[in-house]
Amino acid sequence: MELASRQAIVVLTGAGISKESGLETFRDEDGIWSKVKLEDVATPEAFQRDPALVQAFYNQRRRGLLAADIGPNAAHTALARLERDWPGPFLLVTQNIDDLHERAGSKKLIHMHGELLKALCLACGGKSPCRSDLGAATPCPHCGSEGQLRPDVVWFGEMPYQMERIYEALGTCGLFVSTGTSGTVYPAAGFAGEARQCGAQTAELNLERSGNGALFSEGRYGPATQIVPAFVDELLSGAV
Ligand code: BV8
Repeated sequence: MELASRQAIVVLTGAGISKESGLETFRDEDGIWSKVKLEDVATPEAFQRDPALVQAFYNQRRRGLLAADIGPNAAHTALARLERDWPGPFLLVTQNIDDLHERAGSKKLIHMHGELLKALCLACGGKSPCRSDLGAATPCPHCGSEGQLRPDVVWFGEMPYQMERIYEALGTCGLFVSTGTSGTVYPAAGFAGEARQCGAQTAELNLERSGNGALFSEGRYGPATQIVPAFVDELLSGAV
């Protein structure tokens, strides 16, 4: 895979890149959706129907993310190094709501499905940092309304964030890399096809070939902490 160093790179990540950091994926055998139904905790209707259940689901994941033994792994660090050292334009788009890319040093980053460590106020629309449990009495730091805060995450049926900026990057990149995602959830699952249509090369770096593996011109399979740093080394050494 030849890539001129002035060309743009777009990387998409999913839950698989955080697995070796100790965070659960969604659709692996022991994944989150094997323990709870997404219809009960990850849709606006679920929040309407049973806000306490939804808040408890995200409170538990937030506490897990903030546990002392959770941190970025070699794959997160390698992507931060690629952003720093790649001479051309770079953008990292993550479906993940954890902050492990930030902790690894990534800055040119879009959380298209939102962030677990942010809250969104239903009363004033204000966003605020959130590192503790949200509940029926939690006041909004902007408007003071109580019990109006929800996790600032994109649920099923809601529009992901910064889609225009993402499509613009997909339309002008020379290389699109997808890593740690099963390619099940749209519109993210359609990004490889978008990039390919605009002439980009495409690479999938995953534990196993995903459902839309056929969309990629290159596939590297294994644990992210091994295959992502190796791929970044190849890109930076110009060997790709
Ligand atoms: C929307 C946030 C429209 C909260 C999540 C066609 C077009 C458009 C929409 C749709 C469509 N068809 C269906 C839809 C609707 C829906 C959808 O895609 N449904 C699916 C189930 C079919 N999409 C939506 O609703 C989206 N919104 O389209 O809005 C719209 C238009 C106008 C106006 C309004 C709205 C919103 C989707 C976002 C939903 N929110 N999460 C939260 O996290 O709780 S989705 C959830 O799935 C997570 O964000 C997660 O990141 C995402 C994708 O999962 P993955 O990250 O891929 O994780 P998964 O477990 O599946 O896979 C892990 C992979 O890692 C595996 O391949 C595994 O092999 C690999 N792996 C494991 N270990 C390792 C590893 N790889 C490397 N190393 C390892 N060690």
